[in-house]
Amino acid sequence: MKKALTTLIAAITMLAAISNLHAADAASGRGTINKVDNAAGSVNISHEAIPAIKWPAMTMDIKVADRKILSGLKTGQAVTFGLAKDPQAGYVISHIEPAK
Ligand SMILES: [Cu+2]
Repeated sequence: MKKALTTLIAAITMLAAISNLHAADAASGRGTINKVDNAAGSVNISHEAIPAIKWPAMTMDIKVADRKILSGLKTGQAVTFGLAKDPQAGYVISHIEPAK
């Protein structure tokens, strides 16, 4: 019984670790939010270089995978974000968090 519980806890811990990896992300970046556009479903962001996809540092609009991602974001906020490749929209933000 105790062994089964230990195994279950180990499995849950592993799943949590896997979901934190955001395995579907093509790249991750750091930047500052200039504008949140709820209507367009995008953010204007000044981001650092993202070598994984050969992007230099720049200021640009990036669409989000889901508008829910935009809630709570503020102008001037420093953030880290993940990028996923969308067949139509190119790279889209899959998740975004306040920079630590
Ligand atoms: Cu860019």
